[in-house]
Amino acid sequence: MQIETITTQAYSDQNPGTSGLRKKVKVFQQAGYLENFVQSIFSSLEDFSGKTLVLGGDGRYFNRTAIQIIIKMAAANGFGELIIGQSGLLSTPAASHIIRKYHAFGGLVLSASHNPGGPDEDFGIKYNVSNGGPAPEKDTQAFYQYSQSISSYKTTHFADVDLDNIGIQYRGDFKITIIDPVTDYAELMQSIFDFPLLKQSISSGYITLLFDAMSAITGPYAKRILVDMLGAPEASIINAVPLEDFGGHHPDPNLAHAHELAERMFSADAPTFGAASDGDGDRNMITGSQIFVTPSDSLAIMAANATLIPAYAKGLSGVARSMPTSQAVDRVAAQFQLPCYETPTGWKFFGNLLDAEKITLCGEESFGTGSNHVREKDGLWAVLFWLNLIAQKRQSVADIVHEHWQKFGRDIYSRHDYEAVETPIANAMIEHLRELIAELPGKAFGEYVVSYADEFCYEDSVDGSISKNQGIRIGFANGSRMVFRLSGTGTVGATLRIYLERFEADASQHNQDAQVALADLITLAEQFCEIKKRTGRTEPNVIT
Ligand code: G16
Repeated sequence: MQIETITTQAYSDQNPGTSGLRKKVKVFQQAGYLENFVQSIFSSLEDFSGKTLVLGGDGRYFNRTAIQIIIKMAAANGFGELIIGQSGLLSTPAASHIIRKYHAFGGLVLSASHNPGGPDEDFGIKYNVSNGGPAPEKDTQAFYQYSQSISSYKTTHFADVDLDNIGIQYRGDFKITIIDPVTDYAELMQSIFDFPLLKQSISSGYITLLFDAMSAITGPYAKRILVDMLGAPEASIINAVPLEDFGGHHPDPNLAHAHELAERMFSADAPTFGAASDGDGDRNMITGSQIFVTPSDSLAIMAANATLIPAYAKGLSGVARSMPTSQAVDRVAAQFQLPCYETPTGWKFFGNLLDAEKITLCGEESFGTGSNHVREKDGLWAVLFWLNLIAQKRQSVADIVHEHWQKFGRDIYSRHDYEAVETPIANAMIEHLRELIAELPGKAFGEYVVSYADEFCYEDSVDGSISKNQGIRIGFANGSRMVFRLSGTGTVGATLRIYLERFEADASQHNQDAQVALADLITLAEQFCEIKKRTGRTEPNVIT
């Protein structure tokens, strides 16, 4: 194989965010842009000669082009084999599983997750390490450092690989294996959940379900598992065909973007259970007839009921949540005397805890939940977990949630997002909050007395690494809390996220609307960050 070294110019903006490098497609289409980042990854890694790399994406626009480029670069850089999902497709959790199952060196996942797709929209790329999880910060920083002084990349010439037919192809000694993207993942799900019980509950009509694949990657996975294996009617899956532009929608599983599902779940003839996943299949939204389950509550409910699921029947070793996620799971951990960890936003921070078997379940407010079965959050896994719970407990989603609140109290929770704020203004807002930290403790704002204010800094209990500046936290004497941070996944300007929570022990107050129950905290949060004064915005773009 003839290796070519191509001269290139460094780009200054290749610093990965919360989850890999995400930019507009047009940015990735600039000469050498994708190549530079891929070479920066390869050049920062060691000892992969002759080893296997997993490659696939969520099928968004530019996926196939990027895959052909990466195949040639992987060959030129010395990998021995590529395992690629048919048609270039792999959901993020499936990619994580395949890396682990086939003992690959690592994997490249091509996705911008829940961000929209198409020629004028977003693309992304993320490197996952041999445990199947996102590369830790020390690696992503090394990729960025390399990209800042890159002057050439390696590639080679050969005919484009046929991505659509399953089987093995060679280019010289370089082996390319095209696999079915669903089979390994479906087998893994079968090993975790009680499929005979699920099949019986679905075929008897006890569970009726609706899954919105949002024209993204989970369509084929949901079809195989929910329809072919568990017997749900085909019509149970909507937007089932993955499209390069997700049909022009945001493949973001929340009530605003999964509106077709939301309408059905709050209609008179709603199914028992409804769920949606995102562009790359790692997020989930859980609903039941007439009820939406917040991701924070979903994590807590899973933790409280985990022993009902075959794979977790022996109990959990511990649980973890990202810092802005509500403290609902902490209450479950306290009652079951389980270790509970608080990590920065980003799934990569759960990897060490999972590998060290300190935790079994983990989750985030951003519609992500997962377990030790892979090293990514997993949308369909969460769907199957809830279906298994409903089948086992013989209760509706609403009953499961209300019973949980009665036992543990309710952490009333909401997140307000202000998108596309000018970056200097957003940075100034965070700086202003930093300055407030010192003066807030002890001050009273109506019934809210500030008990602490700080900027979250995380020390990894496994490798001792330290991650600073992970969000401003303000906690109140009554247990309420607000958190401010800037998103690390947006592609336009900055997104300010304000996370709000208030604990309610009184069961007679549990059915309140979250926005109403949090109204005072919302006003206070807006006052603290001066959002109206600094941006002129009077309300958030998205409320979840
Ligand atoms: C990614 C990360 C998550 C994170 C989320 C939001 O999810 O994997 O850990 O919670 O982004 O991050 P931010 O608040 O920085 O935008 P995904 O589904 O986009 O890959």
